[in-house]
Amino acid sequence: MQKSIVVSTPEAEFSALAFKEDFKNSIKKVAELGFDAVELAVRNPENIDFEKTKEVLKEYNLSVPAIGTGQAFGEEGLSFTDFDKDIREKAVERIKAHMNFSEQIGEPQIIIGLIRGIMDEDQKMAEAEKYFIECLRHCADYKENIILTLEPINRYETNLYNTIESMKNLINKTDRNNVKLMIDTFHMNIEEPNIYESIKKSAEYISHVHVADSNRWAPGCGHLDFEKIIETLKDINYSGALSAEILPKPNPDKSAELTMKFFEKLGL
Ligand SMILES: [Mn+2]
Repeated sequence: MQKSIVVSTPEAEFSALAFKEDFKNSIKKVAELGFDAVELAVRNPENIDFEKTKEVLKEYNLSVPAIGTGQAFGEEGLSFTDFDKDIREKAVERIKAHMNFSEQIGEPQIIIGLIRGIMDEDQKMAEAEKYFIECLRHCADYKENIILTLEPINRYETNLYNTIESMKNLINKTDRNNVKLMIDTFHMNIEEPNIYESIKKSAEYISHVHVADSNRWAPGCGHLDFEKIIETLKDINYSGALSAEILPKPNPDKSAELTMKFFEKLGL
C-alpha cells in the first residue's frame, strides 16, 4: 500500500488538508518525509498549469493515487443533485475537466465526494438519486479509462449516501465499470456498524482509501484501531493508497510528520 497524503493545488482552500501554501514546497516536504504519493485536491483544473504540476511531481518522484474534487462544491456550490439543471451540468463539466487533468498527469482516478451535493428539504431521495446517476453516467462514459471513486460521507456533512452499503447500491444502479467505491476511516467510524466487516463485504468495490483518526487528526492521534484496519485491507488484497486526509493539527508540518511516523510504526 502506498503512503499518501492530501495536498491542495494552489488555487484551493479546504480545511482537511495538511498543507495549504506553496505547492512545490509542500510537495518537497511530503517527499522528504518519505511519502510515496500525494493526493491532489483540485477545485478547478482550468486554473492549474498541467506541465508545471507534472514537473514538480516528477522531480520529487511522487505518484498521484487520486484527485479530490470537493472544493468545487464547498466553494462554488457545484453539485450532481442540485434542482437546477444548469448547476448539475456545470458540475459534470467540472468533473470532466478533472478527468482531463487526471489523464494528463497519468493517474486515472477522480474522487466523487461532496460534489454529490446535499439533498434539499423539498427534494425526494428518488429525485436526488436520479440526478446523481445521470451525472455519474455522463462522466463515466466521457472517459472509460478514468475511475470515478465514490465516497460515503458522514451524516454531519451530507444527507446523501452516508454508509458504504447505500453507496454500493448506488454504484450497482449506476452500472458502469469505471465507477468504484472509496472508503474513509473518519466517516466509517461514524457510520459503519462494524468497520472491518464493511471493508470485507466491499472488497471488489474499493479503489481508494482515506485515512484519518476518529478526531480527523493524523492516524494514531485518536481511538481508531489502524492495525486492525490495515490487517483487514491486507486480507482483501487492497494494494492501492492510504491517503491521509487530515486536519492540519497541531500544525501542518507536524500533522504530516505524525502521519508518517504512524505509517512506519504500522510497518508500511
Ligand atoms: Mn475523505
